[in-house]
Amino acid sequence: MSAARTACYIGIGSNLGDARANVERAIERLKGLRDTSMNAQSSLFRTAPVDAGGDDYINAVVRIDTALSAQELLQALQAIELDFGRERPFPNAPRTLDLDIELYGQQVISTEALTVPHPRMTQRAFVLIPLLQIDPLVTIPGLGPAHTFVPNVAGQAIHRI
Ligand code: PH2
Ligand code: MG
Ligand code: MG
Repeated sequence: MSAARTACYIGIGSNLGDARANVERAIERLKGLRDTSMNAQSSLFRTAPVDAGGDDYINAVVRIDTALSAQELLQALQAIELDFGRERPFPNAPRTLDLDIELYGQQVISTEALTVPHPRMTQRAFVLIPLLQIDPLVTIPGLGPAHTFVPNVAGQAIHRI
């Protein structure tokens, strides 16, 4: 018997090293997660740093169906970040790879380690635009349809590549 799977959206970002290659390789790693399948991936986008310095980012969002718990998924994502040489010298420092759980089904999760929906996802074009590209009708638990937040992020530079 296989456990029920939950549809999750993962935000992917890089602005250190070969950012585009990092994001492409990260998507391949996510496809290999145990008990998980990937069923949608956005385009790659070049985005201006938001509340951060450094080079432009490459961002994307993928949708997975996973039997992993949210905590197991978080640990798996952090292990991939470490494999990519992720360091955390200061908050929002340039990074080789950032993997964030944006949505975990329609669950609201608030623990020391994890807050889902991602608390800033409605304020960030680099999450909303790729998310809506793959799922225009997706809803954010507690907040409603994601597309209603697009006007909030209209000033943020984002270009599909
Ligand atoms: N991630 C951040 C902070 N700022 N800006 C862009 N454009 N893309 C990101 O992925 C990003 C950011 C913190 O995780
Ligand atoms: Mg992040
Ligand atoms: Mg992160």
